[in-house]
Amino acid sequence: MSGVSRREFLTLMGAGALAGFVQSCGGGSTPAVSLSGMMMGGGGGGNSNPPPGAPFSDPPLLPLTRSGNLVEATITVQPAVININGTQVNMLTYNGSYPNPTIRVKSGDLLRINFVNNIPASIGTNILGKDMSITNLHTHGWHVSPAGNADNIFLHFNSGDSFLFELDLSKQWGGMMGFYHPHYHGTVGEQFWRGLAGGALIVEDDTPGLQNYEEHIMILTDISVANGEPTAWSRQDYMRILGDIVMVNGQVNPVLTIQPGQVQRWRILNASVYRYYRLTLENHTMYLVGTDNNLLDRPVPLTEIIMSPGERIDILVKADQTPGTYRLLSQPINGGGTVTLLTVEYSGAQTNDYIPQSINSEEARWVQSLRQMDLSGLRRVRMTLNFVRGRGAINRQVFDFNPYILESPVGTYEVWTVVNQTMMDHPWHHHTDGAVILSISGGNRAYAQLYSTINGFKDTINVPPMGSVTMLVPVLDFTGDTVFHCHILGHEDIGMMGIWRRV
Ligand SMILES: [Cu+2]
Repeated sequence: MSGVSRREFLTLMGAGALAGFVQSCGGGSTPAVSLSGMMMGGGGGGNSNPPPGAPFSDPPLLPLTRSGNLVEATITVQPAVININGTQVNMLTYNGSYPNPTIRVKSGDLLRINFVNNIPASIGTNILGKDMSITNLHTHGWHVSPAGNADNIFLHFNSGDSFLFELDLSKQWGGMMGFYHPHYHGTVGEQFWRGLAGGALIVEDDTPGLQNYEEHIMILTDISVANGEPTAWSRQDYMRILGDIVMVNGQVNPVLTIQPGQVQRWRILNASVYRYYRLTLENHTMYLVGTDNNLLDRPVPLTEIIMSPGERIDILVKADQTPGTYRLLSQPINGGGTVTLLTVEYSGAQTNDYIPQSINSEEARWVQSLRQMDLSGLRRVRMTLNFVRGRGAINRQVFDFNPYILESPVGTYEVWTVVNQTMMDHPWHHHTDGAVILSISGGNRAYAQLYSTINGFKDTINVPPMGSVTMLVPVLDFTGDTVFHCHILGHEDIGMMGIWRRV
């Protein structure tokens, strides 16, 4: 977990460059809102409304060997040549696949992952001086131990190393989608950008009700390519980076067919480094049935859903309009213009699926009870998100130099308020547990209203510019050190991360 030393960093950046780092990319005193509308395309490129592409396909499933509750798999981090919008690109992948493969398991499973790092050492260092061939593995969203050989992001593996991870899912409930991705500090954003953006971690539903719908996974990423490679990062890219090419499962505007009258279940992940999405489906209502961490008690009809990096949604969509084609769009937000993500095409025989009135979700009932909890006796924690001399910080402490450490006794609940003292949005993410969002001040009102009222846990929540989020965090089990950080991964790489010590 060693970061760039202060001396190394000063050498790399130059003292004069530090002051310019933030100011030049809108993170300091420049209002982030001025970015909106500046770029009409995907963000520097021209694929804002590409023609319908190839048929939609889900990410591949990772092959698993199952023996009772013991599930074994191999994940190899390796380079591969991937076709991105018609261009052959040298990417980093899990098992040669982009999009990254889906791991589908059940509550109560013991998942053993034989993890192999085959990133060649020749890949070299990035401008932070970090070795890009070093990587590790984080199981974002899973309620598993952060210690030992489980979801331990302080481990790291050199080129050629292998390791056996063991993830005990006996405390992880079903019906949620997490995602796995690298978490070696200083390289995370660029490893995402180069192709390790994340594979879905599906824990199958415990209860019937949503299982019978045709289901699709949609991983949203963006990238810019030059000379057959993902573009190398400049200093500014750590602050803000929008790819020219926006993709769903590695495809540009794929065509997904739906039968007239059919209901489909879509599980969507924002695996982009910086890009926000403001999703609308032309002429259709989207019914939210699940958040980052659990299924809700009932579907929530929405015409628009904002997703910051790291967030997931579980939605139902019913083909109840005149047969035709309809676009899943991202509307302008945080510097990204209108982008066509996917085309839905009505096709096949008429059917008549229905949106359920309610969902039998034990976890939603738990969230509901937590919303009624007396909070007066609970410990209150205030944390601020800052930029300090061009580096990211929590409580003005830069992770690399003197990380902010929050010590939380296990067996309690805490109320955290995260205050954003910058002019940019920052998606807050903490490991190991989800949180009940109590209130959000600032930013988009519909987003604040939605997540501060529904019965869904969140492990990633957007903290608006100069705004704040207050959340109830259960810290009921699992000791060990883990982290919280901004999920704009460039911000995390330059220090917007702290240590969460569960004792
Ligand atoms: Cu951030």
